Formats: sequence, C-alpha cells, structure tokens
Amino acid sequence: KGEQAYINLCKYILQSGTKKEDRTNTGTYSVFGQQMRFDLSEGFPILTTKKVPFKLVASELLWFIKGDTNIRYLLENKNNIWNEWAFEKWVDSNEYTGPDMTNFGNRSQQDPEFNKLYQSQMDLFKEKVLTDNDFARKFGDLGSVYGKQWRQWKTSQNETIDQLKEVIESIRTNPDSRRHIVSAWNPEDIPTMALPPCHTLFQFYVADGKLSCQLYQRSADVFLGVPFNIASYALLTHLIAHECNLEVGEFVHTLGDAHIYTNHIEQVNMQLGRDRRSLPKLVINKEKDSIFDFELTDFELINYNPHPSIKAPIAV
Ligand code: UFP
Repeated sequence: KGEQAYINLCKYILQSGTKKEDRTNTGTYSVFGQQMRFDLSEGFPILTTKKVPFKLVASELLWFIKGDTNIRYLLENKNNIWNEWAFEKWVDSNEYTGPDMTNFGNRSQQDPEFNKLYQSQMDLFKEKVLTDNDFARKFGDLGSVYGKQWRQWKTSQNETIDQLKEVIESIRTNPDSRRHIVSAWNPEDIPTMALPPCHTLFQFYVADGKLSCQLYQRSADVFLGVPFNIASYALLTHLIAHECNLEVGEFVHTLGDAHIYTNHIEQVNMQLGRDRRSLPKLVINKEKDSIFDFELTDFELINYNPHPSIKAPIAV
C-alpha cells in the first residue's frame, strides 16, 4: 500500500517486465494489469523518495476542472508540461516560417546545436500564446483533451455533457450509485488526437461517509508519469470530497501497460535506494466549497520534505 506499492511495482517491472518496443522507439520493460492503493486518510500520497512538482500537478488539474484546453492558462502559471503538443501543431502549420522543426522531440535531446534553435523557437511561441489573443486561440488550443471530455463531451445530437458536474451531483444525491464515472476516452476523437488519453476513465465510490476514487490508466510511464498522476487524482478526490462534505477514502490506481523506459533504469535504481519519509498533509481553503471556484492559492501541501528530484529524459 501507499508509496511502498509504488516501490514494489518498480522492482517488479525491473525483475519481471518483458522487454518491449514502443511507439517512441525508446524501448521499455513492461507488465500488464497492476494496481496500487493509497489510503488518503494517512496523508497526501505524493512520493517522498523523489520530489514531485505539486504546483504543476495542481495547475494542470485546475486547468482540466475549468474545462480549459488552451495552454495559455498553463503558461500563465509557469506550467510547461503541455507545450510540445501545441508547438507541434504550430510548426506543422503553413503559417510557421521559422527553421525546420521536424521531429523536434528526438532531435532536441540528441543534438545540442538544434536544441538551442528549438528552445529559441519555443520561447517565441510561448510569448505569442501569452500575448496575442488570436494566435493563442488558433495555436494554443489542444482540442479534444481532458478538459474538453470532462466538461464538454460532444454528443451526436450536438449537445454537450458536463461529466464532472454530473458526477458530483450524483455523488451528492445518490451516493450509493455504482455509476459515478467520468470517461476521457472518446473513440470518435482518438484518430485526431496527438496523445490519446492516458488516464482513460475514473469512478467514485462512497461508503461510510468516505469518498474513494479508482482510475484506469491505459498506459503508464512509471518513473515520470505515474508519480504525477497519483498526486493529481489524489488531489481531485480531496477536492470533490470537500465539495460533497465527505471524508477521503482511498485512491485506487489501476494500470494497463505499466512500463519503465530503458533510459530511466539508472534513475529508478537511485530512487529505490532511498528511504520513504512521512507524508505531507493537504490543506484546503474552507471558505470555498465548489471545485469550480478553486484557484491555486486555495490549497497547500504542508510538511512535504521529499528527497531531491531526479531528472530523466521524457519519451515523445
Ligand atoms: N504518460 C503517463 N501519464 C500521463 C501521460 C502520459 O504515464 O499522464 F500523459 C506516458 C505513458 C506512455 C506515454 O509512456 O506517456 C504515452 O504513450 P502512448 O500513447 O504510446 O501510450
């Protein structure tokens, strides 16, 4: 349970994972179908064996909750995690006239000269998204990503479904329901998405006055992605429990293809050599109750004293 479950999963993948090729040509060790459980009443389940950037987790989650799909909000909060996806659309468009950025993800990791050129183009791009409204509308928007599916799912009748609002309503009015589900997996949209949703579907469960959440994640980069995903869904569960006047129960994290990239092994081993520390506590502003009104300053992690962060290349 808890962080130990994460550590055990890492060990298990390194010992028993199948060597498997993947879309990014990096290579992985992979297992299929694993589950970790985090008791949220024991503390906030952000990893302590390495530092996970909670502020980035929080601003991304608020961005989803707002139903926003434009990276401008993220950039305003110094959150750069979705930049590459928007940048790709920009450099592939016929309005882009700068230096050739084909395959920028891999080239920027392998070629230091190109990396400088890429960084300068990326800085220009970010500046334009932040300052030019028309440009931001056109090239800052990522289309059918999480925020869209959670808050404005398009039906065949051209109506929209606010899944998040509806699930909160159903938790409040019919807590025993077995249908508290939000799906980000919209088969119609998959062919046009740069990155089909990794966190595919989640379900809430109410028992003994406590709210639990289970996430099905189809694909899990266990070193870089999963620590982020755990913190994000733990935070979401806390916020919804707060709004529904429930205590927090468990976060259950179910993984499909759970993999460690071959170029993360050294980093994983370093982390496995560290001792766990006590968990921090999440404090939420009691004066607000709707999750749709929350801002970054309305919650805070206290007593988070992790081991230092560990850098690793991200597979693109
Ligand atoms: N990935 C995560 N968590 C996320 C996210 C991506 O682990 O929240 F957005 C990883 C999983 C996989 C890659 O290594 O990103 C997505 O690639 P694919 O679509 O081929 O599964």
